[in-house]
Amino acid sequence: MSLVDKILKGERAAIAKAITLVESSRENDKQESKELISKLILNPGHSVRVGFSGSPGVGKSTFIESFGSYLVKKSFKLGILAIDPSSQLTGGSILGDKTRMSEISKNENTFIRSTPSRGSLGGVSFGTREAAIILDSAGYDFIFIETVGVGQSEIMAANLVDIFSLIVGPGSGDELQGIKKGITEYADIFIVNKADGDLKLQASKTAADYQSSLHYLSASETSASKKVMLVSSLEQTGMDDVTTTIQEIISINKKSGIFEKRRSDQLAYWIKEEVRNHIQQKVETGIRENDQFEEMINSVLTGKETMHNTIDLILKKLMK
Ligand SMILES: Nc1nc2c(ncn2[C@@H]2O[C@H](COP(=O)(O)OP(=O)(O)O)[C@@H](O)[C@H]2O)c(=O)[nH]1
Ligand SMILES: [Mg+2]
Repeated sequence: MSLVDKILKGERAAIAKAITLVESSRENDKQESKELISKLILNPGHSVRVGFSGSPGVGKSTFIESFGSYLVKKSFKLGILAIDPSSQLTGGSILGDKTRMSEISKNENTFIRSTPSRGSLGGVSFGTREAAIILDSAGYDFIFIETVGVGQSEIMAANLVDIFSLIVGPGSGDELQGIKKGITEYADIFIVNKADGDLKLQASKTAADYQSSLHYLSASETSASKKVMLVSSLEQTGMDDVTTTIQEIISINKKSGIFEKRRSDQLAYWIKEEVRNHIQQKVETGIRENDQFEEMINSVLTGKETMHNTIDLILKKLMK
């Protein structure tokens, strides 16, 4: 049986192999990966992709495990593409997230891939998008994508999912500042986590603060109205609310055409993003491999040539 057929049958080993393939930077693998993806997109599944963003420590991984096990108990098939931020610091993979995710990783109906965030900001990349395509073809109901909420990676992650959520902790005033800037554009739902024990009261207050901030923001043409939810990942409370809200937003967006519009906007985004990526790589190789450039730069340093002329000259050479 071909790899494609095995994926369509939902075989875990085949899914794992395919994700490794799309993440690989080897030329041979890239070719094989292109062929694989072009076949898989002809067999789309029905999955809903949900992004989880938020500052380190707010509880993204814990929430994903908790919410994930809640969904799995309700017989949903769940794929998780998580980032492993520890490897950014150490360069190696540390068990951290994997141990915590271990409970659901043993379940037949979940597939978890933890990718080091090293390399691309926040761990999201073109490969993440293709991994989601694989899981979709393999018949998963939900695909969760975890990212660290920083600038560019947040935009990339938002462009990978049907619902983008921001997880915050109790009393996160800084995040509320952010709400007025970029995040509101991208986040469909706000999940206030850690509503338990001593933090419960503060979490409720934070949720109320978000709720009142959202009053000033109307729904955009690419999203239904934004929602605030209160959960405890540790005590697994509020999960029913999150499930219903996600299902409602998806249903509203499908009816209004927003769902399809977002997916086509995202396709356009990734095409441009990948073209930009390739050009950048070519330019960098060009600069690295051309030893004339050093000389030309030197002529600016020694006052023989102006900076602007030299930039023009280098550009002309590179464009060839
Ligand atoms: N009290 C409480 N602590 C939580 C909850 N969820 C996560 N945490 C704690 O917050 C810390 C960071 O969690 P983690 O999932 O690694 O955060 P991430 O960096 O956003 O992925 C850990 O010590 C968790 O035990 C929760 O619902 N309640
Ligand atoms: Mg985490």
